[in-house]
Amino acid sequence: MSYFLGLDSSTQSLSALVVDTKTGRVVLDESVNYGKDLPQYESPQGVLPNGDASVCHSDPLMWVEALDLLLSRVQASGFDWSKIRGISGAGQQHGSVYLARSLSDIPPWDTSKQLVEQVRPLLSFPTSPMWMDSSTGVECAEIAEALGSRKKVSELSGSEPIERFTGPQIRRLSKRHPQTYAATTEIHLVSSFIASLLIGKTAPIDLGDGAGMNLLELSTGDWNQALLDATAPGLREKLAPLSPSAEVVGTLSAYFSERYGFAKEVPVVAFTGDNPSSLVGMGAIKPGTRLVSLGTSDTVFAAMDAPRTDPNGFGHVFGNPAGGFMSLLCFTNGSLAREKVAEHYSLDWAQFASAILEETKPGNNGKCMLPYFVPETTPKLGAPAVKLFGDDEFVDWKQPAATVRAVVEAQALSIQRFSSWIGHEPEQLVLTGGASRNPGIRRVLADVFQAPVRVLKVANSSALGGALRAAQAVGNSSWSDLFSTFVALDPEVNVTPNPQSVSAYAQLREQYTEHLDAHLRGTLG
Ligand code: XUL
Repeated sequence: MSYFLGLDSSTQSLSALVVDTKTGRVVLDESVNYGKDLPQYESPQGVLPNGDASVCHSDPLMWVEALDLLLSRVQASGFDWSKIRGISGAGQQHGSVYLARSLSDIPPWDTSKQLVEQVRPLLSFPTSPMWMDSSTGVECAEIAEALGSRKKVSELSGSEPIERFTGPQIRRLSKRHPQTYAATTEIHLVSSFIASLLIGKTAPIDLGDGAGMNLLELSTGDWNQALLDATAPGLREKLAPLSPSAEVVGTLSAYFSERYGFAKEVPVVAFTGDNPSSLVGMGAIKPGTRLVSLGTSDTVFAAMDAPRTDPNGFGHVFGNPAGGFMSLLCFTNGSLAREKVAEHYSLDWAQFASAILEETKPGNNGKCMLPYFVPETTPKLGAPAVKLFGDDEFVDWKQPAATVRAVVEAQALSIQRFSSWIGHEPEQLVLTGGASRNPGIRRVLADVFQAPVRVLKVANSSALGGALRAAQAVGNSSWSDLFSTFVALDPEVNVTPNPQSVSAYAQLREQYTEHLDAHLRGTLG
């Protein structure tokens, strides 16, 4: 009883990570990249192109096909899936999948056909609105009005009505496509959809990810009728049911044992959102550490003992899969913005780091940037805003190194400014996600926060969280044993803040705040 699998269906890839609780080793860490491995879905970044920048949908069949591809690829590499004793995982948050038939009413998956062929006829709507979508401003306002105020929605659900959250997305779909909505029998989150594929029937939505819908009442752990009514007619009947995060929601369908050699009836534990899963994968289920995940979007989160809400209205409260609550802020322009700057100058990540570490100085001589290449969640911006401030050459994009520093410094200052409501000044920042490997980015965060920056040995914290949740729920391992074995800080990375950069950042913070506030006032008219 020692191998546990965590899956992470994220924006750009599907990952599988296996821990061996007997030897304390991570024995598999593999992924399929949608853009590279499934180019036929024409979603290089995991999102379907759309003329309207506020509309972001993905093809759910791409996620389905990725599952078969990943499992078969790993099997072909010689890995023995029959050793897996429990499975859990995570999905990008807020995205929704619309099905014409309940997955509990369908026959078992047919082993002779690819899953994608079997799921295609079950979809009632071909695409899935996903977390980068910001097209539901009108619906958010309508939901707030029905409940009395944005604040009331936040008091009930832990977040003000948020464009990317599932409730406003369902409302938009039900208004624009009433027939499709009427023909929809079951609505899933990405997390419950992937878990459903594995068990071959309806898997519930867990409380961790369910809290990202503007539909769940935090104090009762159940759907709130007023929020459901404000969202769309007959919604309760269409939503996959709710379950606590540690619940075994079913066993692995025979499809996977027959095709890939899994043991029969491996227990599957409820899937959750990628951020709640990362909280577990970073060993931070108790309040104290400030976690920064540097992915397509950057997120900042921490466990909370009680649901406290963000006075600015940008932050959220989700369920902590280990019990209680967690805070989260999402900065949409994370790697998205860093990649845009790197691409503009054709820089690789080593050059990106050296632009910060060797070619420029903290504070960037006052050069700074608003780095919002797509509409932003924190602070709320309905339209992209990319502006450079400094000398003419810089403003003309002629200084690559300074622009690299500007994007990273703006992001760090923004994270600092908008996460202060979480409470306690962080004693250290623990980073995860692809960009956490970049020494230039670590240095800026350490200096802006004047706190040491650490990284984890296993960077893929969301998939690791899935594997650990499976081991805890079905393998009888304790959280403390799992964390001491698998969630070690990397001893090689301890970036201590440089006190000499304090005054440079005090100055830049002032400038950045001024430019951002002027822009926010302008967009508010
Ligand atoms: C969180 C959010 C993103 C996605 C990314 O609210 O929208 O972090 O979960 O996968």
